[in-house]
Amino acid sequence: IVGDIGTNGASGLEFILGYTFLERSTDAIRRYKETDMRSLGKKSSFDLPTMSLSKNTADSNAKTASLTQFIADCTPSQQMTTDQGLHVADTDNWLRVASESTVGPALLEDHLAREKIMRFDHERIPERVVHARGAGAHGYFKAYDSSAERWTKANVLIDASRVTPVFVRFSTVQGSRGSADTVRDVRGFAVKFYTEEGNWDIVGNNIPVFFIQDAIKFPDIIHAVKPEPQNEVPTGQSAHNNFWDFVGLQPESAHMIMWVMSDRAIPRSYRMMQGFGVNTYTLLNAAGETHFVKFHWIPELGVHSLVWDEALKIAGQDPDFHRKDLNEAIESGAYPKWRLAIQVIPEKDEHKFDFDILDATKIWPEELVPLHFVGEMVLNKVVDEYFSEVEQVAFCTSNVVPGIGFSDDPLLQGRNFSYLDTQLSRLGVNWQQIPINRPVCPVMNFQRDGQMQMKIHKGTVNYWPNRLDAVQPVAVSEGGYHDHVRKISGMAQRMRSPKFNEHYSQAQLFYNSLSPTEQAHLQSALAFELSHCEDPIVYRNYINVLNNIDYELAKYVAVAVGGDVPDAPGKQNEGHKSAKLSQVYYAPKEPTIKGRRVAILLADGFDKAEVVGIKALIASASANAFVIGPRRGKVFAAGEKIGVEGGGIDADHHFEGQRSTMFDALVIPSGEHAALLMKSGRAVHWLREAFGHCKPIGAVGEAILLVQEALNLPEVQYADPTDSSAEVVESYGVVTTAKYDVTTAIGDALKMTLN
Ligand code: HDD
Repeated sequence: IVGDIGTNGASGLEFILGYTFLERSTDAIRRYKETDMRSLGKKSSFDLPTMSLSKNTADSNAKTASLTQFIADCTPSQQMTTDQGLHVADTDNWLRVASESTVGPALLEDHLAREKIMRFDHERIPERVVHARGAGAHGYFKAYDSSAERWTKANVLIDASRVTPVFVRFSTVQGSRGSADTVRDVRGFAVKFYTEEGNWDIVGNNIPVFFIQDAIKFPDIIHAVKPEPQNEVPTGQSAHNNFWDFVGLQPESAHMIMWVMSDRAIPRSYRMMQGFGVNTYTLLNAAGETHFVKFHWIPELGVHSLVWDEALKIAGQDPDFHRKDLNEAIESGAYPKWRLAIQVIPEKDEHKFDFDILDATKIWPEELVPLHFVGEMVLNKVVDEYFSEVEQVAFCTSNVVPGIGFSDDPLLQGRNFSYLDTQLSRLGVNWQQIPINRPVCPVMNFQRDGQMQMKIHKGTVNYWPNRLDAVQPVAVSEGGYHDHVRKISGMAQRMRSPKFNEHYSQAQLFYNSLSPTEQAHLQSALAFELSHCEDPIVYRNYINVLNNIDYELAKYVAVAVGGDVPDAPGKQNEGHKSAKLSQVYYAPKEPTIKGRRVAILLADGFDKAEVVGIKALIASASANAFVIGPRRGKVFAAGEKIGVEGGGIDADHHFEGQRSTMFDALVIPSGEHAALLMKSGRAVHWLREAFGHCKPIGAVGEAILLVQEALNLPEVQYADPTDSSAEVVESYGVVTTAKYDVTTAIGDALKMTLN
């Protein structure tokens, strides 16, 4: 590892660690493992407007400030009381009948014990019927400019002087609250904007389409994907009979299935996912004109995924991987950031497309309807308490502000009923008054009473109109909500519009648009899932669905899972593509390792100056370095006496305590410690596993031999460890150099920090 090797202006370390995330050739990866690869591609020309935002606007965030009044700080100086404020002297012993020789029965009259147990017995509330497992964070949204006023009068989207507080909850869909983060699943991406005109929620996913077209099918798809009724199996998986049975019989899900079997469903991090409002909403401008709109979130860090083997292992090794990742990034100052973009269609053009723009199983291809970037969202504060914030936050698709409205999208119409309804059973009728759900603007109306009413409404009238003119409606011209005016006529019928009947063209479009690596992953995912279906009716039927998308895909899966190999395509794959559907397209313009986790593998006898330099470089690139050693605590450098106080470097974890799966890259400094590492089966496994998962590996000096031995792959080229004048050699993501130039590296680190 050297300082500046002049790649894209990035430092040597950014090159070593960053390029693999962005630029590693798919060919190189494929050569190592067909089925087990990280999806990567070329740097894209994706060019976006940028804006500067102050680093931390937490102070100016009206929502986080409003929450402070509810914070009960558990500090050592606090005195323990009952819920009624009575000081408690003993919280450990139930009141008992005791004599000198025996301690007899417990007394039910112990009001302190009864209160404590009663409160405990009722701690749980119903988990969300879907999206039960999640993580959340606070932040803010800021519009770039007023350019969207052509379409909307929503101030949150057009007033660049505003900082609108947001709360975001990410989630999986299928698993229960205690399930693992890294399972194959859709990810929820729900954003609550606390605007000055009221709360606005975009309750979206990391996939732009949905399984079904009509909300009345939601209970069916969810029953089918959730654990089966007879045995409550499986958890956190769609790989079972009932799911594939249902989607096989309901081919409107074909497009969504392609996305869910792609790498999108195993994200590396919540910070590296796109978000989509999915449904078609409307925008209303000051002139009263209506446009249809779709919302998109584009992550600053690009869209990245785990490989399946990593996802499976992490689900066991660290089921909270995504939760921790979100908090780690925010706490280390690598604030996750997304740009909000909209796609807009004038009301008059509703029927101009060969798909129905109100069908949630269809995207609006960006070649037809381009993105317009309206603003930026940054997450900069972790929650103080999970339950009161993440568990109690309640999103509703019906929460909109003036300038934003609904469409006749039949999924959205049903959602507008369902979210409001579900909050009643989870949180009760006064759920809006829970601190995390309260708007930051004033709330006043004649809705009253109900369980857990938190407000005391002062006044003599609780109805409208009233003789006092108390609490008056607000005219539309003064900011009152205005419903989109339209003429509706027709016969009440249970039906869908004709264009809703075409299910395969966009499934083909998505599949065709993936890179070869992404396609290989999708094929493996289907083969995995259908192998878990025991009923041949189920997998045979699904192969027929696949045969309507792509003949080769159907054949591959049929062979893998033992189904009937089709002898002709069902529907012809039309071969259409859209560049913006592959996640490779979203690689950031400049390589970055912001918020990435880098392991430095050590044993006693490493080069200390090198390790200090490497750590500084990693930190200066806003990434997190972790020293992994034979034991947690002190590991001693070359020339240091083992066990002597004052020496050594602190290892954050030992080889068994964490595995390579938890890190994005691996660096092994020079020194005689390499010989010790070579003797450790686990250290060698670290290297092999990291290489198998296509992670960058850096090795200096003596560590080159270790890597060479551990990988034992003739294709990989290494620097000559004995030739200190030799350059850096990169081959298959393994970066080796004979000597680490400490001066340059630290100089570079400083430069980067100062910049
Ligand atoms: Fe939903 C939760 C996203 C269709 C009914 N949904 C929920 C959450 C997200 C989504 C992100 C979790 C919110 C949170 O973090 O609290 N749902 C979607 C998307 C859909 C979608 C993108 C398709 C466009 N959902 C959908 C339909 C229905 C529901 C069609 C019902 C007819 N969804 C619910 C729900 C949940 C929910 C049962 C469970 C917990 C909650 O609402 O608050 O009402």
